[in-house]
This record gives sequence, structure tokens and C-alpha cells, in this order.
Amino acid sequence: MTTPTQTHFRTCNLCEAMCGLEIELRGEEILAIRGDKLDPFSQGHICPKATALADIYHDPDRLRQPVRRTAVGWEPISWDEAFDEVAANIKRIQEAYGRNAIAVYQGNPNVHNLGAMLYSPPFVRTLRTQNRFSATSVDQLPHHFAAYFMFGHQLLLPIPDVDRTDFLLMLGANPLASNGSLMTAPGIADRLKKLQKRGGQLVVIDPRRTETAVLANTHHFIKPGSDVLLLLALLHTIFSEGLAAPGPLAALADGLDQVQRAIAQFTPERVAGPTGIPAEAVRQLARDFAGAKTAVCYGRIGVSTQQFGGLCHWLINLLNFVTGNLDSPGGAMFTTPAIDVVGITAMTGQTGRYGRWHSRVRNLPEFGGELPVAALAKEMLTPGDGQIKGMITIAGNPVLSTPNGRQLDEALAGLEFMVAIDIYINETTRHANIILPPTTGLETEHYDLIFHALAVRNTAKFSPALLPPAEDARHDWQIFQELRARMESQPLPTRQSPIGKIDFFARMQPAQIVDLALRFGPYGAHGFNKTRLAGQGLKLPTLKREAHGVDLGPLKPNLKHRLATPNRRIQLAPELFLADLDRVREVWADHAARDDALLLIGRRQLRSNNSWLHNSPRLVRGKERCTLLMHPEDAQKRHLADGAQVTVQSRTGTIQLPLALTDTMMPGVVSIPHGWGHDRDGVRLETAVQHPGASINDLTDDQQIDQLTGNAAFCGVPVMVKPG
Ligand SMILES: Nc1nc2c(c(=O)[nH]1)N[C@H]1C(S)=C(S)[C@@H](COP(=O)(O)OP(=O)(O)OC[C@H]3O[C@@H](n4cnc5c(=O)[nH]c(N)nc54)[C@H](O)[C@@H]3O)O[C@H]1N2
Ligand SMILES: Nc1nc2c(c(=O)[nH]1)N[C@H]1C(S)=C(S)[C@@H](COP(=O)(O)OP(=O)(O)OC[C@H]3O[C@@H](n4cnc5c(=O)[nH]c(N)nc54)[C@H](O)[C@@H]3O)O[C@H]1N2
Ligand code: SF4
Ligand SMILES: [Mo]
Repeated sequence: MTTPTQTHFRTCNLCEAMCGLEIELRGEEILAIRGDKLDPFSQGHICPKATALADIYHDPDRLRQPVRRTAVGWEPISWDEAFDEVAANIKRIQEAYGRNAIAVYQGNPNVHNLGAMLYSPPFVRTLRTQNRFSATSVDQLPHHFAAYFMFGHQLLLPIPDVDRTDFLLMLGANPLASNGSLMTAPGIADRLKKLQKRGGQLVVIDPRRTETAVLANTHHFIKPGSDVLLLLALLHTIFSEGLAAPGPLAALADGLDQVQRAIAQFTPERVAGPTGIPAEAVRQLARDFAGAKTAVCYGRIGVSTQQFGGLCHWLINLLNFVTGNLDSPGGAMFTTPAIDVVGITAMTGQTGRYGRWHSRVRNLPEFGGELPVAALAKEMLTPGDGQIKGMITIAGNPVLSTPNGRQLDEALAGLEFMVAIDIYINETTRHANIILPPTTGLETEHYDLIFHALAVRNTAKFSPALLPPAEDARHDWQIFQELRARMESQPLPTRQSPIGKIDFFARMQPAQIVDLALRFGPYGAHGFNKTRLAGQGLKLPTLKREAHGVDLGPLKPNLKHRLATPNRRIQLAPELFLADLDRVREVWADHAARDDALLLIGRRQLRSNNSWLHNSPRLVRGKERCTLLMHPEDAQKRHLADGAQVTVQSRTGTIQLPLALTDTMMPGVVSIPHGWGHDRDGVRLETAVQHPGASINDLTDDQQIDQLTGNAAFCGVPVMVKPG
């Protein structure tokens, strides 16, 4: 008898879009992965990466058992042996050198993994180290920073209401490649086209004419790293032309006059030179934005990972506020997710913290319990009290994803002990003494704790595991639990019966926590938001019956009830931001001197996901993608030909890669995608090493950061380009 085929529905957890998938399988063989047309949110949208979920599951290079590095190569070991050895080494190092001698780095997939989201924090707390790092500080830290100081909670992130807005001003984002970020909006291309169909405008500010810029009504090139000036001038115009109209929220806000005074000198004429955008275009943009019925300014990684990332996100929030578009339909809104992560973390005192400690070598400030990862390598390389001697990486590849990756590569090689919780032996994990490999996406049950809270509609969906975990496999959360128990010398909740003696949370499995959080959430039995499903309150059994997920409606104004600042008012002019304007004045006082260096920026590609999907043959097929994009005029000046191999050099390093000429680049700016550079010794990714590319982060500079937040400033790294 043949095994019948089954159809299963789940959410893709690779990027932030949360597309619904329809997966056909026979036994454990995946026959097809399609978009789920009945998912009310994604309505059948899908991208080529979804198939990678199957490729990862079947990948022969994926680790399925713990391994230990020895003089003669990697040897498989048992889980028990691995856990014991890891715990013993962490304890040994902390006893010898102090708590901070162990560092932790958590990468991006943590946020896409329910078990890791719930169980890695208690594990990390057990270590009691101040050397905690994550991908946040090469990404969205400035968003959290602005949210914390203005609204009182680092997770009160304003989301652009794309489905209802009349005017979307987008800076430093390319959702047609990235599928949207801090804006979960599956099928974003269709949403943007609908905006235009209803008479709305999309304006894109980007040093490259990206896929999204091509779709836009208007695109302006901008010199990398100068967005802060454009935003200041937009705000300046709005004030000076009497266009400010904050509406009812004004009664809830402090500091508008201070803002107006502080930005008085940033006229469109003054910023035209450094930004490359003519004064008249800035004025017109300000008028169009302020004049639109509804409008929203949205900035993402291109304005977050720059030297004024913190100020950019403050100014974006201000622009939305002064035009009456904050917390208002069609503007920048706050979600009401079924699991209220903002409310829960507010109750547990995790609204955000700043500057409780500083990094030892560079004195960079802690935010939200973490230090900027740009400081990590020097903390390992600089001898002295408090030097990092051991490292734990959790779902991260900082050698390819953080600035001056080569320096970190060398630093990791010098550690006394390293453990990686990861599925691959890659550029980072090759330095580990032990790798603990968890199950992968399709073997885990999933609820997007974070991305439902960042979505353009309120939605909820639970995905049961599609495939049973392999025998003797561990989920991420079980690895954290086991390590934590060993660190604390406590008995462990067994796999069969998760009842242990650690604490309340440790007794429950991820799905049970989801159930509890739903029941006590805004749509739960005691919540205010009644819906079709929530007659008796939303809970996991109800949600499980809705295999395609549920739509809980459009975003609703709610800021008044959510503000978590000490006086429960919006802080428009936090002192830190005002003070940082001095740095803007200094940096641009001599901008003319900077004009002839080529400035390097990154780019995302639809078939990559940061550094870790290049082992899927179907995602790397075709033309070489890791190329240097350059405007033909810049190439001519340097006698460089299209397709030629070039050498790119910065303060920190040199790489070689092919050149691709295109007038989609702003003259003076070049671009390299991140996440490549798989040709390092010992990387065990058979397909990826055949398409290695080169790492942009061998060129980016750990010293180039946003001084205010500590975030890496990837945008606009000065480079030289030569033939060969
Ligand atoms: N120059 C430049 N650098 C950048 C960026 C840029 O735009 N330009 N972007 C930055 C951004 S936004 C980010 S988020 C970072 C990403 O930086 P990282 O998070 O450090 O890197 P990733 O490539 O996402 O690596 C993810 C790792 O997790 C492993 N993994 C995948 N799934 C799982 C899982 O379920 N469990 C476990 N335990 N491991 C898993 C993979 O094998 C891989 O090793 O890169 C940043 N770096
Ligand atoms: N396919 C794919 N999707 C992804 C990822 C991936 O690696 N691949 N990564 C995921 C992750 S971790 C994240 S954080 C999101 C990020 O999502 P997005 O923020 O949409 O990321 P990008 O596509 O890198 O867009 C950043 C844009 O900023 C522009 N830019 C660079 N410098 C400047 C500048 O100085 N000023 C301005 N105005 N623009 C600038 C770049 O040209 C680029 O077009 O994407 C997620 N989705
Ligand atoms: S857009 Fe993102 S969520 Fe949707 S299928 Fe692609 S990777 Fe998955
Ligand atoms: Mo990211």
C-alpha cells in the first residue's frame, strides 16, 4: 500500500513576512511547498526561499548530532557528553576569570524560533555575564533606542500602515528584496501597487535605484549616511512653512518647542550639498508629505545601520508625529497582537535600559542588557581583567555578519573555549570546540511572538510541527534547558515528562506558554478585543483549529494606553538626541573633503537570507550574485571594465570580486551584498563553498558606529577599487 499524501499548513519562519505555506508530503518526503491561498494575511504569497525549508531539512551537511573539534577533525559525541563538557568549561572559565569572561552572541534566527525566544533568556541570565551581544546592534538597535526614549518601551515600534496610507516615504529599505522588516507585510509588492492604485504615492530614498525604487512614484538618490540631514530639513520645512499639525496626540506630548529650536539651522539649502538632494525637492517632499490625507515615513536598515541611526529613527518618529500621522490609521501605528509582548515585558520590567554598564575596552554603552557587537572582538583580543576567554554563539554567524569580520575570526581562534548552538559548521562555528545542533524549522511548532507584534494587521497563527524530530534530536529550547540545568546543577525536566524543579516556566513546553499568553492576551477571555473566534476568548485549542491563521483586524490607535514613559507622555525631545545633534554639525562641517572616496553600501537579495541559505543548490544556481555594483562613470575614471575582477580595499581589509556596472547606483557609491565569503578553511557547506563570494564585512569597520546607540554603521564605508 502506498503512503497517502498529506497537506499541512504552516508559517514560513525564514524572514519577517510570515507567509502561509501549503506543504504537501508523503510520509517524511516533502513533495511540494506552495503559498497558502487561504492564509488570510499572506493570501498565497511566497518567495523562492520557502523551498529552502525542505532543503535545510534534507541537507546532508546539516549536523544531526553534537560534534567535538579534535586535532584530526570533528568527532560525533553523545548529547550527555557534550552538555557536560560545555557546562564544565563555562564554569571553569568563569571561576578562573570571572563571570564576564564568557560572552554570548545571539543571531537573527533566534527571533524566528519560538523555543529560542522563550528559553534562551533564562539560560543567558544563568551565565550572569555582562558580555551579551546579538545581531540587534548590526540591525535595529536604533529603532529600539528611539522607542524607549520617546514612548518608554523598546518594543513600542511604530509600524507603517501600508494598507491604508496615502503616502509612504521610505528610506533605506528595499522590501521587494527583503520582504519587509519591522513591517510584517507578506506580499508587499501587491500592497504597494494597491497604494498607488488608490491614488497614493510611494517615495523612496536610497543610494541605489532598487527594485522598490523602480516601483516608486519618485526616487531620490541620497549620499550614504546623510539621511539625518534630509530628515532634519524635512522637519525644518514643515515647521517653517506652518505645516505642523500633530492633532490630538499633541496633548500627550512634551518637547515640541525644544525640537523646533534645536533643528533651526538645518534648512534644505544647507543639507542639499551633503545629501545630494536639491533644496527645492526637499521642500516639495515636505509639502507633499504634510499635505497628504494620511502619510507615513518608514525607515529601515539603510537608515538604522549608519552613523546617525539613532537620530534618524527619532526624526522619523517626529515627522510622523508633527504631521498627525502617529498612532493614526494610514500613519505609523502600534499593533494589538494576540500575545501582547509589549504588555508582558512591561510587567516583567523589560521595557528597556540604557548605560547600566559599558564595554571594557571601548566604553560603549549597554542597551537592553546587551553591548554593541562592534565591541566584541577587541574584548577578546585585549588582555587584562575582564577579557573574554570563552564564547557561546546561538544561531549566529558574526564572522560574516558583523563589522571587521576578519578581526573577529582571529579573535575567536584565540579563545580558550567556544560552543555553538547551530546546525552548520560555518565561518563562525568552525572555531567552536563543541557544536550542539538543534532541530530545524519543519520539526518545530511555531508561533511568531515577535512578528505578529510587528505586522501591518493584527493576526495570529500557530503552526504544529510538520515532521517528527529525528531520534535523539533536541530542539533549541531543550538545549537551553539542559545547559541551564547543568549550569545550576539542578535536576532536568526529562523529554518525556517536562516536569522539573527549575521554575514555573521551565515546567512548561513552548506551546503551553503560547496558550497561557493567548488566554491572558488582548483577545483572550479577559481581553477587550472580541472577535469571531474570541467569543470565549482566544486560546491555543481555538487557534489550532484555524490552520490558516486568523485575521484580528486592522491596527487600531492605542498609544495612549501603551505609553510607558515615567510620566506616561510622549517624549519628543529626549536630551540624548538633542545632544547628538552637535555630532551632526561636526561631521558635516567638512563634508566637502569627503567627496572623492567611493562609499560602500550593502544590498539584500531575494534568494539569500543573511549568511546561511547558500547551501541550498536551488538558491545559489545561476549567475554569480556576489558582485560589486558601480556606476559606469566611476568605472571609467578607474579604467575598470564590466565583469572584471576587482580589488576593494578599506581601512580594515581587502577582498576580490567581480564588477558589475549599472546606472542604478548613485555615482560615488558602490554596493556588495552581505552574507557571502564561504571560502574559509574548514567550512563544511559543500554547495556554499562552490559559490563562496567574498564578505563585505571584511571591509566594514568596527570603529565606524553610531556613537549614540553603538550600532554598526555599515552605510558608507570609504573604499578604494582597483583592477585585479
Ligand atoms: N554589511 C552588512 N552586514 C550585515 C547586514 C547588512 O545589511 N550589511 N545585516 C545585518 C543584519 S540585519 C542581521 S539580522 C545580521 C544577521 O547576523 P547573524 O544572525 O549573525 O547571521 P545569520 O547569517 O543570520 O546566521 C544565522 C546562523 O543561525 C544558524 N541557524 C539557522 N536556523 C537556526 C535555528 O533554528 N537554530 C539555531 N540554533 N541555529 C540556526 C545558521 O546556521 C547560521 O549559522 O547580519 C547583519 N550584517
Ligand atoms: N531576501 C532576504 N530577505 C531578508 C534578509 C535577507 O538577507 N535576504 N534579511 C532579513 C533581515 S535580517 C532584515 S534586518 C531585513 C532588512 O530589510 P530592509 O531594511 O528592507 O533591507 P535591505 O534590502 O538591505 O534595504 C536597505 C536599503 O538601504 C539602502 N541604503 C544603504 N545605505 C543607505 C543610506 O545611507 N541611506 C539610505 N536612505 N538608504 C541606504 C540600500 O541600498 C538598501 O536598498 O531583511 C530581512 N529579509
Ligand atoms: S517572503 Fe519570507 S516568509 Fe515569505 S516565503 Fe519568503 S522567506 Fe518565507
Ligand atoms: Mo536583520
